Formats: sequence, structure tokens, C-alpha cells
Amino acid sequence: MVLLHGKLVVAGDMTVGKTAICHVAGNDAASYPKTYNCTNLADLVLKQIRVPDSDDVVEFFLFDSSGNSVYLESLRDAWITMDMYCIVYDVTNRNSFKNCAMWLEQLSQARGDHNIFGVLIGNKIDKENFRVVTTQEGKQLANSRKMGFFECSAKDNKGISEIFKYLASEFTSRYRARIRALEKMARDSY
Ligand SMILES: Nc1nc2c(ncn2[C@@H]2O[C@H](COP(=O)(O)OP(=O)(O)O)[C@@H](O)[C@H]2O)c(=O)[nH]1
Ligand SMILES: [Mg+2]
Repeated sequence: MVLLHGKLVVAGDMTVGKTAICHVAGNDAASYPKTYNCTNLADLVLKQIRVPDSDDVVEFFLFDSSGNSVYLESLRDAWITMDMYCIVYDVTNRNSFKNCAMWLEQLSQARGDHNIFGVLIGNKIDKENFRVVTTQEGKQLANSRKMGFFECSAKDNKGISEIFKYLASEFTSRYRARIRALEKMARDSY
């Protein structure tokens, strides 16, 4: 069993549901925020997620970034130490989808030479009648950026645990690969 700590940066436009996703993460539907609270700079949430089919646990340090661009400079400083990221858009808001490219650009400026990975998340699928961004479009963008892709509803707690299980599995398998590479380096240096 390993217990890993991973810093997950959550970014995306204002009101797409970043804070709601962070609170519902870990299958905790009761914590869906019923009233809208605008996030200033960032909120921090700790969640432990068990890796599927293993004893491994990842303690996520969720860095729930404000979608307000006035904070971008300070956010980039805090993003430097991220291990992974989520970019969230609202499937009923075309502009929030368009801006994913901008958020990706901001994150890549902050990443330095870190070996990080990310997922693209289309939220609010409970509002299917108001959907303007298709699943196909989301998938295409994610594929072109080599990111995982998920759709979810924080409101209905649908699709959220899958995202965090994926991130936890990916994070631990990358950790194990790194350890193997280090062990090989140590062996080869004798
Ligand atoms: N219908 C619906 N509304 C949501 C969902 N997630 C968040 N919201 C609402 O969208 C608004 C913004 O959510 P919030 O999490 O604060 O967005 P943030 O600015 O990205 O952190 C709030 O009124 C939430 O209740 C969802 O999955 N479905
Ligand atoms: Mg927020």
C-alpha cells in the first residue's frame, strides 16, 4: 500500500462548477454547495481517494482556482508545484469551452519542466436541454491535447467519482514508473 499526496489544480472560467466538483469529489454528494460563492484567488480542499483494485490511496490537495483573470499572476505562482490539472467547462456555455485553450496556455506557462498530466471536464450535463457543446467536440479537444476526457454533473453527483479514480490511478502508476526508472538508474550506475 502507498499513500501519495498529489496537488491537483482545477482551472476554468467562472461559474462552470469548479468549486462544486471539488466539494463533491470523493462521492460526497452532501457537500454540493447549494448557494453560489465566488472563489477569490483559490480554495483548498483535501480529499482521499482509493485507487481502484488496490490498497493505494491518493490524498488530493485540490487547488480550486478562481476563474477570475485578475488573479492569473498569483495563480501561476501557486500552480508551479502542481502534479496534475483539470480544466473545466460548462456544456451549456460555448464561451467557457472556447476559453479552455486559454486556460491550457496559462497552465503550460506555469508547469516548468514538470511531468504533469491533465483532464478536460465538461460539467452540468444535467442541463441536457441547454447543451451547446457536444461530447464529440470535448473529446476532440482532449485528444488533441493528450488529456483524459470526462463529462459530469456536480449537481447530480454523476461522473465525478470516475474522474477522481482515473486521476488517482494515473498518478500512482506514474509514481511507480518513476520509481522503476530510478531503480534502473541506480542499478546501471554500479
Ligand atoms: N445545473 C448545474 N449547476 C451546477 C453544476 N455545478 C455547479 N453548478 C452551479 O453553477 C454555479 C457555479 O458553480 P461553482 O462551483 O461555484 O463554479 P466555479 O465558479 O467554477 O467555482 C453555482 O450556482 C452552482 O450551483 C452542475 O453540475 N449542474
Ligand atoms: Mg469557484
